[in-house]
Amino acid sequence: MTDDKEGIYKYLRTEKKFPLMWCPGCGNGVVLGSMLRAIDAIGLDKDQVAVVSGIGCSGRASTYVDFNTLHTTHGRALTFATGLKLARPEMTVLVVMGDGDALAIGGNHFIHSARRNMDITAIIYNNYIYGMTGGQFSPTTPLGMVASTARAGNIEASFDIVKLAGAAGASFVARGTTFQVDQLDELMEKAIRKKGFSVVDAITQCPPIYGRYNRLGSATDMLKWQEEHALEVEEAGGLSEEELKGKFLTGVFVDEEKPEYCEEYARLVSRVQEKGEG
Ligand SMILES: Cc1ncc(C[n+]2csc(CCOP(=O)(O)OP(=O)(O)O)c2C)c(N)n1
Ligand code: SF4
Repeated sequence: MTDDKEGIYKYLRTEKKFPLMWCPGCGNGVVLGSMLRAIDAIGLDKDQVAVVSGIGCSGRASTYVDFNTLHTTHGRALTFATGLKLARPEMTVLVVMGDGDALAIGGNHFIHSARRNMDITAIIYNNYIYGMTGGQFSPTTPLGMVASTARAGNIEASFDIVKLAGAAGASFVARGTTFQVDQLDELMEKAIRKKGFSVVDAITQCPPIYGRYNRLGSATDMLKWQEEHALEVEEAGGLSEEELKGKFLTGVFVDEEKPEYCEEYARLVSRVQEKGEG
């Protein structure tokens, strides 16, 4: 056990699983740090938390953290998490996925998880590309951007994770960036505290793949891009279409109270048992 470590370091498997495989300048460590600071702020016990991830650079997150962890198959993290949460509803279940993992191969699971509204937090490390496999375009790659499978520019319209998750029924939907770390910490905490399916779209930089294909410069340049293009949703209200052009919004977009699946399931079981049906 490593409980003598300070701050969020107590949640990391530094002796066993480090150094990280993430590239220098990758934003994944920032997103992971936000998740850990949120867990620390809430005061969750390590044994109370499960982190489930899929496959991709982002999927490595579950390897580095000292909770109950499951590194599952590509696109199926939410399915494993669903079973886990139903069997152990008292646990805090966090799911880490890349944009490809969550929305391409895992897209069906994503929308149905949002619809079902189980108390799970889905954290999408959104670097706009398939990082681990060398830069194929993903469902969030913006129009016109270059990928290994779109050398002349992507012509597919991209998903807006916030709109998709909200329309599918998620109880809580937020977007943050690796540049605005304090905001990302706050969003992560709110998402984890929320009873119901919560989603954090975490915009993060991938300098050697997405950055290189699109000539976006260094990690610092990519963070500056985030600074220049992100706008907090509260500030967007009075702005014209022209002023909003090229910007993306951050903050909380959905925060609603809805029946949570595990509670509904428990109610159903006792109702059936009381009637002696089943
Ligand atoms: C069933 C299956 N199909 C394809 C792959 C190959 N594969 C591994 S990671 C990945 C995509 C990773 O992109 P993303 O989910 O966006 O995560 P990132 O690496 O950018 O964090 C793919 C296609 C796989 N491992 N399993
Ligand atoms: S390829 Fe991109 S997403 Fe993967 S570790 Fe490197 S910087 Fe991060």
